[in-house]
Order: sequence, then C-alpha cells, then structure tokens
Amino acid sequence: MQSINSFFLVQKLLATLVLLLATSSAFAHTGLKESTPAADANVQAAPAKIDLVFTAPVRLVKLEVAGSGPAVETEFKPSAEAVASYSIPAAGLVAGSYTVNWAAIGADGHTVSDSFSFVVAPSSASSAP
Ligand SMILES: [Cu+2]
Repeated sequence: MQSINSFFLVQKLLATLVLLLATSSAFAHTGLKESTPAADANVQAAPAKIDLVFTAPVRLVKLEVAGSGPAVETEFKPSAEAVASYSIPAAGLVAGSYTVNWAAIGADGHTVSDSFSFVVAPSSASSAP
C-alpha cells in the first residue's frame, strides 16, 4: 500500500512538473510588447509607418498590412538580424480599418505569428460641419 501511494505521488509530482515546464516555456515565447498604432487603436491621422516592439530580439519574417482595398505597400523586408524594435514605413494609408499580420522568429527558434487591427478615422477635413 505504501509503495502504491508513493507511486501515485511521484506520478502527480511529474505531472505538475510537466505542467510547470509547459507554462514557463509558453511565457518564454517572444511576443509583441507594443505597437504604433496600438492594437484596437482609433487614430486620427494616417500613420506613415508601423512600429513594432517585441519582448526580446526577433527576426521579423512577415509583415502584411491589409485594409479594405488592395494590400498596403510597406518597406518591410525579412530581417536577417534579430532586433527588438522595428519601424516599417508604410505609405498610402488612408481612412479605414487595417489588420497587421506579422510573423517573427524568436531566440528559441520558434516562429510566433499574430495580428492586430487599428482604425484610421476619417480625416477631420471630411467630417467638417
Ligand atoms: Cu518559443
């Protein structure tokens, strides 16, 4: 009986350990810390660039800005070097809603991808009374 109990105790401890490891590696994943425009932002003026700040240096391998019209042209080029901050000129944004799709390879070799959206409000000129 004693040995069966300790067997189950070891099983339980191992399960807890695996869970802890899985959780901590998820936390170690590199992610997007902040962006400009920020996620879900409603900006008054069309930005001329997209700024991304990651939690650790990454190689940004994809950045697409999708609006309601044709894909927005950016000066994005896949990065050969790992850096934490990116500033990517994106000309031609007008009023409308946009989704930024990005993918980056972190120091642990994992590719992380995500997206965020923002809205460029109609210009004050066109909403004048
Ligand atoms: Cu990872």
